[in-house]
Amino acid sequence: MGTVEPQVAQSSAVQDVTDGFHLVIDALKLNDIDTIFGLPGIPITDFTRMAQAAGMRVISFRHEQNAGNAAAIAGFMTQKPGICLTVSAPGFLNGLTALANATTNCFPMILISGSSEREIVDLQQGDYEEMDQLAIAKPLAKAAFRVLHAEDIGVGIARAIRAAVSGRPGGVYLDLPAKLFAQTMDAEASKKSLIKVVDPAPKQIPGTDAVKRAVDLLKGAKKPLIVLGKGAAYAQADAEIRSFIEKTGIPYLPMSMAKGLLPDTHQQCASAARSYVLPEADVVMLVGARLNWLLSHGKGKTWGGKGHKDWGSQKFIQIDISPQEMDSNVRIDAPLVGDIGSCVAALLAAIDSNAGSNWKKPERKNKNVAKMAETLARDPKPMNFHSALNVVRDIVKANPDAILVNEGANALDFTRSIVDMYKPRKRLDVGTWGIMGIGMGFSIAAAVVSGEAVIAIEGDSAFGFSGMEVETLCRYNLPVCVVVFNNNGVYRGTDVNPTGGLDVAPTVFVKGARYDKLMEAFGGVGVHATTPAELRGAMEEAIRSRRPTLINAVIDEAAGTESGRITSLNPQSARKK
Ligand code: ADP
Ligand code: TPW
Repeated sequence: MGTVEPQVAQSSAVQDVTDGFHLVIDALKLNDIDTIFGLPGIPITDFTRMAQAAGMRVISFRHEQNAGNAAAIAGFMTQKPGICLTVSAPGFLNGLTALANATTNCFPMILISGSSEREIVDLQQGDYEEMDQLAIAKPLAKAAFRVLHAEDIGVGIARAIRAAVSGRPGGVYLDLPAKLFAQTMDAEASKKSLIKVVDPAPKQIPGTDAVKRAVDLLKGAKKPLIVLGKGAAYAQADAEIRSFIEKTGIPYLPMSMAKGLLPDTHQQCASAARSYVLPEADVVMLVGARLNWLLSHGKGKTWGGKGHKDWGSQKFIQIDISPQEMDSNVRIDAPLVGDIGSCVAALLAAIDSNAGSNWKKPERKNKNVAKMAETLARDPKPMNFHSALNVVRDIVKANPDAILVNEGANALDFTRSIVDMYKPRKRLDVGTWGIMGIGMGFSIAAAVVSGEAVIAIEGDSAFGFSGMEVETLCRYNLPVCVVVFNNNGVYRGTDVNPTGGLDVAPTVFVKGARYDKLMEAFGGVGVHATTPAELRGAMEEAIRSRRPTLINAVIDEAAGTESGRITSLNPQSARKK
């Protein structure tokens, strides 16, 4: 099968006829979608050219998973669905991990994949890149649609947009068979068939009884606590959330991607006293945060329960747009279903000030901060995570508008706890699944969407999942500074093969690898840094120059622990070794 030529080309009736290619572009543009993240090939190569010709930004990647991750995080940052465009079967499958991850994290994105001839796919007659993509996407997406006729493109795009951003946001799959792109349609009629989606994510106002229930609980609380999740960051209700927290004086705990919603240095931020406030609190208000594994399912010792499955004694208020989220792990005493902006505004109108004043100043917080300052000030040779992150912490403080992308195990956990964030939606990371591979996709989208400088703090293993996209960084000349924390392996570089055989241990990489040279290969700036001073100089220069930069930061290969902070999730056999 050759490249599909749009039938409209060179036609004398060019004014009167349009085609599937242009209808998809027009439908996206009509809905203010101006950027596509993708990878060309049959049947979408011409589509990418035409989209660019029509003034859209088309960012081409080296692997669809990275394009998909870019689309997903663009959705998180903008509240508009990020678009990922792929070819059929293998390209679609490569994008699917990102789609599933978007759904899991409640990021709005639309994966648009070209597909083969329906008749041949359905009879399994062996078409080029044959696959029943719609069926495969369904369980991993919030919704999945296929458009067979040009006159349905408007409806198809409208349904995909609404499904992605309304209610709980998520990933949507849109299947566009090759034949659809080539179909022609009368231009006048085609215009009428397009839909500009009105109010794609309608406000959801909470019930007054539900608001009262929550307010009563808060009023009776002695030690209330607020947990901010990435849903709160997504909602862009920054001013209302800050007012509510400051008016009530209630301490708050930001989940990873909610860091910076209020500055981490805020006096009500309880991050440094997490293990104290969770079991001590008597009323906990969750704002766009699920009680999943990241919050120990709301039970167990973390929450003051006796055993690992026992509930603590606190009562929960949960603000979430998804009613089904309530009671998913423990009892929710005051469910507040609605969008976060509306819910927090309703609470703000009904609550008195100083609800949080019964907390004794947690001494532990000050102790923990002092201990950390001491650790950060040390200068061990080689560098460890702390001495390197001390530099990153200063650079982020000096550049609060920069976006921090972060993945790895130790590189993730230490960065999250050491590097303070100052503004909302500036920290993008591995999210609900703890997925490796988001690094370069997120960085590229963050730079493209915001125009701000991006700092990607990457474990050396984590970086490898999307490393080839440094070419993409260079191609689009994006202001991204990638810092690879190179400790020679997954978690650490010290494991040995117990058999004494020639193969290295499964967690070990080539020692002393020079990731900086990868960036140099494409014309970017590569730096080999072995001291905090070298790291600092290179990061400052990267931010100043806005040139794509990769700093190979050499970290002690013995630093770090297995799986970072979640080592206990590794299954341990009772069998004696
Ligand atoms: P974290 O990992 O930071 O704890 P989660 O991803 O577990 O956060 O939770 C995010 C929650 O936010 C989801 O349950 C989702 O339904 C909810 N959410 C997303 N957007 C909104 C919104 N605009 N209003 C209310 N809830 C929202
Ligand atoms: C898609 C499992 C979790 S963390 C990690 C892996 C492979 C890499 C840790 O090493 P790194 O960081 O990046 O060098 P550091 O600082 O500890 O040295 N595949 C996927 N996702 C996950 N989470 C894994 C594997 C994993």
